[in-house]
Amino acid sequence: MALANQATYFSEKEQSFDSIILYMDLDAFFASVEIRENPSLAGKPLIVGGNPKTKRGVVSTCSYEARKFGVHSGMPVSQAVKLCPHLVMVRGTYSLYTKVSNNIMGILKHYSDVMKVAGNDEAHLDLTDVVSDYEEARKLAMELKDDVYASEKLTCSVGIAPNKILAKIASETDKPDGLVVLKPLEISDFLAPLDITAIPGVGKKSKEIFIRNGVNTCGDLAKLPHQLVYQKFGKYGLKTWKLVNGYNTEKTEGKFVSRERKSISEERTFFHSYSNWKDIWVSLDSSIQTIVTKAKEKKMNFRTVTLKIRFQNFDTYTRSYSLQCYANSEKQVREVVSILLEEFSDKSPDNIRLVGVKISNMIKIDDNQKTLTQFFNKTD
Ligand code: TTP
Ligand code: MG
Repeated sequence: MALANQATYFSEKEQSFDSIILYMDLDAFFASVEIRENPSLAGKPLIVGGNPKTKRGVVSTCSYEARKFGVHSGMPVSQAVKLCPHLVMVRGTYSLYTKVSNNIMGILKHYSDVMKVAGNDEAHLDLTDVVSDYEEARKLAMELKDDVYASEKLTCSVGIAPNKILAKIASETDKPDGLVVLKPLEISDFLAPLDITAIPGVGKKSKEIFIRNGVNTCGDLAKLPHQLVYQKFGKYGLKTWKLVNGYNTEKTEGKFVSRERKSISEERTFFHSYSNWKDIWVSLDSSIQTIVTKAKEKKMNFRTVTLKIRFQNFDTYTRSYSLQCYANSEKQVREVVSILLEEFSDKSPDNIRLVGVKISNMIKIDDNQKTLTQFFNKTD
């Protein structure tokens, strides 16, 4: 349906874009840092995460060479090795990643006062008051990319668009080392050929529902009458429809501000050194129950689960896994913790001094609101 015919259904604000947003995401972050530190790894299919000796645990990330074999973040290491037998594994240098991340966020701050750190290797910058048009934004992005490379010898991919979600989508279409500028009038044509999963929040389950209804690409969804979209996919389906038709689905008034990232965590120390895996799990289970209950009380869903483990010699490890969709159950956390814990299965539980669990990357769900994912889960 032509955009003009829909216009009466949506407010002026939804059709107007008055911001220029830049999104930056580092390429294969942990793997790129490892390659920088040890150039002999360059060009090899590399994974970071898990235990190289036991081939257990979960892939934190992998080089683009490993991705060609189908390996990806969150995959069990055992499966990754099956897909790519000559895979090179490194455990990861997590303190270094934090240092690099802080340094890069410090560089980005120089480009705009209005910045939102979205993860360890990603951030949004509001350039609305910094540049006068998209061409100037492109030049600024090229400078930013050069700056990041000069400082940390790492490449990043950048998207520039009239809102945060579109800037992120744009950046993901030209990885690694990309720069994509998406202007307001180009949005629907740009999105049309992209797979529907290019929209953040549309994961495997939602995709299945879309495919069952004949929607493979963003363009397929855009063409459907909006009433049918609402009927079949609910409120968030309609929001996605607006996005792929070039409407502004984000609030435009005011500039976004750096928000403190919300998380809920609990950790417990063992003051004796005779614990076994059963004790460890009793402690983890109890922490999981506490944090998920708190999240439910706050009406928050989450995407990232982090396991923290400290040994008697004070060696401390944190391992994170981001789910494809927002979650809200103890079961989901337990499953992730269980796979993250596998990395340490060759260690003696006697030596564990502390275990903790954190959930982060949270969004508020109000009573009347369902995420697209929840909607699909219910209809499945
Ligand atoms: P991403 O930006 O999602 O991935 P990436 O930078 O490795 O690759 P891409 O080029 O596609 O952006 O995540 C940033 C880092 O966060 C990643 O290098 C490792 C870590 N991470 C985890 O530890 N667990 C996870 O589940 C994911 C998705 C990422
Ligand atoms: Mg990245």
